[in-house]
Amino acid sequence: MSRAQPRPANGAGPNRTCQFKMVLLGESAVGKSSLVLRFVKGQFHEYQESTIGAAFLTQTVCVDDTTVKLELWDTAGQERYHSLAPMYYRGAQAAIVVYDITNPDTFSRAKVWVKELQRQAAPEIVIALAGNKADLSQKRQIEVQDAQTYAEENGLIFMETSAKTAMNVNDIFMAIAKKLPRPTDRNDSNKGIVIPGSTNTASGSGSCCGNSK
Ligand SMILES: Nc1nc2c(ncn2[C@@H]2O[C@H](COP(=O)(O)OP(=O)(O)OP(=O)(O)O)[C@@H](O)[C@H]2O)c(=O)[nH]1
Ligand SMILES: [Mg+2]
Repeated sequence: MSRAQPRPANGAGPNRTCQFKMVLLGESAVGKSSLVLRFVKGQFHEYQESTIGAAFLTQTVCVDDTTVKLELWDTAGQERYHSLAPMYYRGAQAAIVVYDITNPDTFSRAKVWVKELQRQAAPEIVIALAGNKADLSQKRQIEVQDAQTYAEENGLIFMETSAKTAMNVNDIFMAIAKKLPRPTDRNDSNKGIVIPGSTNTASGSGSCCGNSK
């Protein structure tokens, strides 16, 4: 049974909060900002501006009785910003590496990002691969099976997503949230930051209990 069930935002809600740093990486124009915007605000912009440096947003989701606050670092994909990336993935507990299913170069670039994360990020980092723009399947250049096989070989969560239609957007973030280590009463992990005494938050579109903060 899934550990991340939607739960109403009432008094019986989660009583513990932990906070994780998540970074989005990938070639420019694959849809990193669009995925974050869809997840956090439920919006999509046809003319999304290219990110400069990085953008920071948060979203809160419920996993069992824990409120998981995700700190999302949406990096800029343009090559000239590449050298900034370690600043954002350093100390991150999770990463989404995004490619565009209509553009093979972006899939190759995604593999390079995965390798860099595996070598240089925290060893326990949870990595997901998102094949974005799944709504453009008539222009598909990367077969689902190829990406799936690559993801399995590398221990990655994999989903095709569409920021435009919202397909699998909440799902990929939730799949990561479920895989993140959550401290229990008996085993307080220091992997995420636990904020004691916190209560549940209001209901939101991107999650069972979350609004951006
Ligand atoms: N059809 C379609 N278009 C998308 C999707 N996601 C993003 N786009 C479009 O792709 C373009 C680039 O999206 P961004 O979200 O800015 O891409 P990015 O990866 O953040 O780009 P950088 O900030 O330059 O790294 C925009 O015009 C979006 O509207 C999607 O799922 N489907
Ligand atoms: Mg962007």
